[in-house]
Amino acid sequence: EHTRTRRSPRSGSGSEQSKGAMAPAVKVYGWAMSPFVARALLCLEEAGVDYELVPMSREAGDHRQPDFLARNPFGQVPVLEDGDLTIFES
Ligand SMILES: N[C@@H](CCC(=O)N[C@@H](CS)C(=O)NCC(=O)O)C(=O)O
Repeated sequence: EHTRTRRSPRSGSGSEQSKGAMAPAVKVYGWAMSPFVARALLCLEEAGVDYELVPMSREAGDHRQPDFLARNPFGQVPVLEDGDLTIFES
């Protein structure tokens, strides 16, 4: 229920429509209550980037799991993925 996607206002072409069911290339891992995550999302919103928030639970320790530590060895959110590019430190 915390997953949110946004389609860029610049993505209205026919070829984009045919990809309508595809997940956005840009993924942000984290919990939206974090100000670090929020500012990353704010920048993406402002830039009109099509992105997906991949919800994680701090309480459940999702950020301490091996799959997340492979994305950010510091175990902190947000992590942004754009294809093969992985960025942390907001
Ligand atoms: N320097 C990092 C800080 C990120 C950060 O502190 N994230 C918090 C968000 S609440 C976090 O993941 N805390 C979990 C922890 O450190 O265990 C950035 O700018 O992105």
